[in-house]
Amino acid sequence: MSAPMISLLATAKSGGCSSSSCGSSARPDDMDPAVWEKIKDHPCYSEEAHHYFARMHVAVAPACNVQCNYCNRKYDCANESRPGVVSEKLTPDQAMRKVIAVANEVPQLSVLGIAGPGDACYDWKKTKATFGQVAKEIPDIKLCISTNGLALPEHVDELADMNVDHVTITINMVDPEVGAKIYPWIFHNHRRYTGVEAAEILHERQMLGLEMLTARGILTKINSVMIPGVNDQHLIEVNKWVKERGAFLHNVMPLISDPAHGTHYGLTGQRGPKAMELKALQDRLEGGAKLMRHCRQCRADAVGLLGEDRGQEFTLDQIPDEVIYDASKREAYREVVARERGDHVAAKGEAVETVRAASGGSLLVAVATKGGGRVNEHFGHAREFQVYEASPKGIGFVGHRKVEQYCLGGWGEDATLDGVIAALEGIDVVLCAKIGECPKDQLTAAGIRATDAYGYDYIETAIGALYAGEFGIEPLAATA
Ligand code: CLF
Ligand code: SF4
Repeated sequence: MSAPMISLLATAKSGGCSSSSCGSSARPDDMDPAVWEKIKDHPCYSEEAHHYFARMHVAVAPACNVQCNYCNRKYDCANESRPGVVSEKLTPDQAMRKVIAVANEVPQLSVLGIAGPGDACYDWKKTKATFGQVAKEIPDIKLCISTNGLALPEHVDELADMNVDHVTITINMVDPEVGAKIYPWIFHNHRRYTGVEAAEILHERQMLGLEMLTARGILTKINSVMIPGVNDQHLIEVNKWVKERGAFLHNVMPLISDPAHGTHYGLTGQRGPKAMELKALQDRLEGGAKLMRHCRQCRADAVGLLGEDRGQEFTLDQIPDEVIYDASKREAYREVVARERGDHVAAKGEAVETVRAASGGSLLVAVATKGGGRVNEHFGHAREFQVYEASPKGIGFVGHRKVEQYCLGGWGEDATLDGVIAALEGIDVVLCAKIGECPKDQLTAAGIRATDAYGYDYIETAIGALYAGEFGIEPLAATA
């Protein structure tokens, strides 16, 4: 086993997995085994899988047939990425080299996605050529695309033929009057449409594409950009429509708006939602189409676990002209994960029972983690915190908060810490593997408790024990 695998997974205080749970399935009881097979290694379609598996995007599809008010063509597709230029656009041959180079070095890699920087279905030839080449070389990699949906119906049969099991459609409206405030124009059937007419066509094509995918058993995820004052309340209606048409997941993402990005919304002062506004809308949507809450709005050339981006390690100038695929690291990693995962699920079940048995209130917990489902990152090294809510309903992942790394080269910057504290607004407790007295005191002064007492425990185990202590009950089981 390689060193990175050891550091990622074998970090429990007590080590090893419990004999009762080793090898047990992580599949939820109410999930169809065929669906589970499709999502169990997909970091976006399974919240649990995102602790273990990584995706990579190849930027082979720069052309787009829609103009969104939140997008500037110079930047990544906001459907699937945070604004920031794509480092390099790739041909299908270059993409192939890059995928092999990443697969040889990143054992967590399980999914190849095409998410722009334009539209994967409009720029179809390159999307198809890339998937065709990669599937021949690495047959077990999952293929995934993201699209605005306008050109989707033309390619659904080919997607099915290529065994593409995961398609994301960005759907921001089902009412063309709302759509006209989001899309100034579309390009369809060799001509340009504007206003409500454009939004009507886009809406019809999106619904048709979704229905066609559902009919073929392809899993769909709907991404919606939450734009306060434009479609925030309307997304409740969107959620109903996509649920009725068989969407597997609904991912409501906050608008990212900044004048520096040069987008229409950025330049006209349209604001994005605050973290608590996004959570409030997501909470209202519970009970409808199942929600994804762990999206990181990644770049169209992102590489790695969802919370990290290793793209800069794999630019073309660092990849040899000829690379040969070596499956050994990915195979070894999968064996380790299969063992660890059953243990994690069992520990999570015990923690959830502990919390449900209590009659306490709700606790928002921010966790510093670098993967493997454990509290295993130092406070000062975290670039994001994963946020969980514990309540008598159980323990659920509710989102993440991005922060600037507080500690660089052994020193913490006060100004950075202020930003971290602001990003943690509304959080009750921070869990991390290590924290110094100084940041801990400043967090306490801001009303946020922080502890490293549960360092290297499974996240849910730590939260269960914390919750039990908070509300004065005994944990049902010992921590992992
Ligand atoms: Fe990429 Fe999208 Fe496939 Fe995932 S991303 S094409 S489904 S492999 Fe994932 Fe990134 Fe969110 Fe997208 S975190 S932006 S949901
Ligand atoms: Fe930009 Fe994507 Fe919208 Fe096209 S579909 S304009 S690339 S956000």
